[in-house]
Amino acid sequence: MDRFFPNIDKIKYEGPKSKNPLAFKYYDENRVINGKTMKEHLRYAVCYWHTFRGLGHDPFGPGTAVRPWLSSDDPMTQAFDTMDAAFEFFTKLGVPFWCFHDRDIAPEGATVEESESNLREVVSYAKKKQDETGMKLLWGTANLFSHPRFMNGGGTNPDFDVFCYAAAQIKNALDATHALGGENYVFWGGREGYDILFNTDMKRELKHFADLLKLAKAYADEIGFKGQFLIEPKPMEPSTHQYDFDTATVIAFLKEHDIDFVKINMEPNHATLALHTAAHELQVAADAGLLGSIDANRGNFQNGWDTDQFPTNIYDAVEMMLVVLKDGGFETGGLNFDAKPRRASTDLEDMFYGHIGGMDTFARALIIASEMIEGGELSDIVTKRYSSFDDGKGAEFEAGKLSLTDLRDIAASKAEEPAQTSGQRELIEIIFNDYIL
Ligand code: XLS
Ligand code: NI
Ligand code: NI
Repeated sequence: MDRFFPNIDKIKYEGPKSKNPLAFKYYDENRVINGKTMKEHLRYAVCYWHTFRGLGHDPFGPGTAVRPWLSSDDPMTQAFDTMDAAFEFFTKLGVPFWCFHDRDIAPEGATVEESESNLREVVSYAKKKQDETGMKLLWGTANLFSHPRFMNGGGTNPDFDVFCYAAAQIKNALDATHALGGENYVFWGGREGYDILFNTDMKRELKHFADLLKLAKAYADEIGFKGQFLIEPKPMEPSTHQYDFDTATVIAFLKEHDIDFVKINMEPNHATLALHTAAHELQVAADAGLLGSIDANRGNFQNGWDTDQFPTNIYDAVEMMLVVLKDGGFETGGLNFDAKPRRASTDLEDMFYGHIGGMDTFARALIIASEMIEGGELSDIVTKRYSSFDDGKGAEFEAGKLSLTDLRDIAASKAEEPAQTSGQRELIEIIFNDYIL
């Protein structure tokens, strides 16, 4: 398979001393860390939309990249060529998984039936490619935000007919994901949100969305799809206010509507737009038993949108891997590079550099985070910090044995102020750097 990337060979692991930008310095897929290979821990995926369909357009101008797989004028020929390019890229890069939206892989037709038949045709081609290469699908999803009909949302659209179009796409995307053995199915908010509150019945829209999720789950059960459902929070863009603002908001929504079959797909750039760190969002999900998967990328401090840059910040990646490892690692989830080369990065090699850089960053973070857990300094700090709840009255309180008056009496019985306990942030930062350097 040398049709689209003839100048690139399979990317190999060459170790930290290598100066070859088309080699891995840290990602050694068979290296075992705590009983699992790096490949099993990290479960890397390439996303179809940015990588093969994104050409670098921004609000100020069209795309810049010229991709040979998009040279045909016929949309179905483009779809098959893109699939060939994608599988050549996946196998040369050496990732085990990929992810797609329905409209990334197959063009929308003039009718619902035509769109369905386009999708079915491309999915059966993708299935053949998966069988030939051993590639697996991390997740599929439906694009309910690009077509003009979805300008007021998909599953939260105020118009019932548009809502039905959204449902049709979800049904077909579930069929496609199932046919390709997808391990998850993602709902990212798209245009599920509002522009102005005073034309919006938020309660009714959210009820519609909850009901749609339940119908999707019933359909998944009907066809025997066992993949994990995930919601990907994001606070803004494209809607002024997105309903799935952040992880805590999504969890509240799931609880309010008695939905127990959905976990979280966390994206760092969305976390930072919500003024959280990625690690915070992961921890909120983990504490609720809902840490599902990660869309690995990063934002940019200087602006306030989803720049979807490749993750290269080792510090952030270590923080994330600490939370993931302490949560027991990914089950059905993985690290999907929801990231794109910059508009001026127009070479085919740039697609490889971006992914190799991201894969090495998380591979290195995996090594560092597992050493940090092994070293135990951080967990010692936490254990000590809460030790006053481990026995005596503190333990009685945690066991639900004390009243508010009991707590008052304990405070009143103290002759002195409680001793100060340092939060030790600076020490913690030294520990991080000791392991990272
Ligand atoms: C957009 C989202 C999107 C989802 C998939 O900001 O990250 O790409 O991951 O619909
Ligand atoms: Ni994403
Ligand atoms: Ni995003």
